Amino acid sequence: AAANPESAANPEAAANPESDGRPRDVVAAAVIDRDRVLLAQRAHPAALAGKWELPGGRVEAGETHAQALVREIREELGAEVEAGDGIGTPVALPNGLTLHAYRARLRSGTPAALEHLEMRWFTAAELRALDAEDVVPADRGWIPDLCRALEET
Ligand code: 523
Repeated sequence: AAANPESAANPEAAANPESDGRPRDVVAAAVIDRDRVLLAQRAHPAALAGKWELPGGRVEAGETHAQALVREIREELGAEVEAGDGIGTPVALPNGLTLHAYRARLRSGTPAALEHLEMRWFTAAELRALDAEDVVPADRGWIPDLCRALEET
């Protein structure tokens, strides 16, 4: 399904294939635990290194967004999550990919920065205090959505 700019992403959406067969969808997890959300600092590429993001990565052929999210969090943070509803609006990336964010809940394991420079739990107040420059550009617009999600829990 194509990204609908008016609504949150659908966790059961099938991958949206590129001409080479590789999905062009990227999923990102808003792992929320009580009043905090997990952000991770990218290690690469250089332009994004040191900036905070919702962890995630590209959907592989044959995966749903929810499956890709669970796999990416297992690979990147060593924890098991359950994917929830979409959050925020999908973002068109400059490279032709589309980035979709989903809520996620921890099921087991303790997240650790296995592929990121650092990970940290942020409250809404801490998210608002972040300098936009320190957030990956595509993720910046989600800060108000994340704050709302944290404050409604
Ligand atoms: N983003 C992004 N924000 C964000 C994620 C998870 C990804 O802007 N929260 C962008 C960065 C890249 C693209 O999405 O342009 C792919 O993300 P990446 O590199 O984390 O995913 P991988 O490792 O699955 O990608 P490949 O190396 O291409 O397989």
